[in-house]
Amino acid sequence: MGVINATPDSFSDGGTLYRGSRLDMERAMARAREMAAGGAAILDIGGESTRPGARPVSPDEEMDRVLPLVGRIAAELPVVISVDTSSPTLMREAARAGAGLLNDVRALTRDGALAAAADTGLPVCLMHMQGEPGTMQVAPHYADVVNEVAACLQGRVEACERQGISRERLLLDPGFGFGKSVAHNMQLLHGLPRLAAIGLPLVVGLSRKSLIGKLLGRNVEQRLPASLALAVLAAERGAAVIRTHDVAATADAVAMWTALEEWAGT
Ligand code: 7PJ
Repeated sequence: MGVINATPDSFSDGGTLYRGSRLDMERAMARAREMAAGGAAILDIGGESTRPGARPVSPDEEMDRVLPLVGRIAAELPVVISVDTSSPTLMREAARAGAGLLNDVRALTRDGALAAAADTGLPVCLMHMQGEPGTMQVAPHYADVVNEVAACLQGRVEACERQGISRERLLLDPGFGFGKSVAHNMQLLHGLPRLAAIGLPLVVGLSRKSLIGKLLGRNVEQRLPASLALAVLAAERGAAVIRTHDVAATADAVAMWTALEEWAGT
């Protein structure tokens, strides 16, 4: 899953697709083509920065950022388009524009989100977050992070099922960096098999995240090697989808693990 930030202020590639205050559609499409050619099966388009302290975006502004790009990619590229949003209106509009997956860092907890997602008929990625983006990194706290994240996600699966969204439509994501200390992130990566045992496909996003900065002292531009290692470690522990800013490199890294697995099985 390749990440395309249709935001002027994301931490990982903040505004690189922007020209002044507007999304540069040609630059965004060039990124999308490059990711598709690099092996992305899914492109995840987001119009809300969840970086701590980011300015909240109105639903209309988020739609203006995301929908034109969804339409262009749907018309041109053979990929599944994922829309990274918590907004019920955008979920409905994105489905009309050609999206094939809803990715919600708030796991459909906003008013109206469960109903909107259910109506689209699309698959949904439910991500775990403790708190809200503005303050989630202030003092994240868990007694047992792996079990608490598992229980929380299972609660959201049940909420989806009550709304008529069947399990077959769901993917789960522990939400690395979303209300988690470095120790919590490490415990979650180590405990990923426990989350995989829930039986739904796991999405994992560790690409360029701040735990790499905290553990290795790397700034955002220097985090590719560590991101590749984390992608392989996540695949090995049961991740089904790797969310990344660097598709071709990540595809190669994970392909080496896959090749070893296949070789070991022959
Ligand atoms: C994630 C996400 C993640 C899912 C972001 C960033 C921060 N969606 N949206 N999982 N992270 N499912 O791009 O690093 O980890 S925004």
